[in-house]
Amino acid sequence: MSVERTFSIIKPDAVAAGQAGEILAMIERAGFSIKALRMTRLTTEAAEGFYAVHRQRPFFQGLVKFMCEGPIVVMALEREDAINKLRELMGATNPANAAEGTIRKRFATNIERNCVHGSDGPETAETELRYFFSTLDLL
Ligand code: FUP
Repeated sequence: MSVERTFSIIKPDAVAAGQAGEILAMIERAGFSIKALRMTRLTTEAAEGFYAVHRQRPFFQGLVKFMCEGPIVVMALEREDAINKLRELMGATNPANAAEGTIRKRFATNIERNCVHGSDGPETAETELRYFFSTLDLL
């Protein structure tokens, strides 16, 4: 498995709770290098665009509202097998099912307020990186 990159978000719940630093430390300790990083805040339109694949799902409006609640931290991360390794480190979407030692087990409140996002495949990773970062950011 070669070096690949993935996209991650520290969501508004974790930023507001002052957990961004510890989540970043967990990500770095897991062997990721941070290639780009920015704090930003989503508009409703930007959150709807980012989660467009979930538009028909019952939780869509709640998810969009939550993601606009406050600042987020967006990141480009790199390591070998980055997409799978980040998803392992994040833990299950629902923290009730997340394994010990994962970010969601430690910090998530519930399936919606689950503190981190990580891309779920190579194509999604590239699309999501491009949603937030420019070519120059990602060199
Ligand atoms: P994940 O890839 O683990 O972030 O999970 P999904 O892509 O399945 O879902 C994206 C986001 O939708 C989750 F992070 C939280 C939200 N969600 C809900 O709020 N309720 C649900 O039942 C499922 C997902």
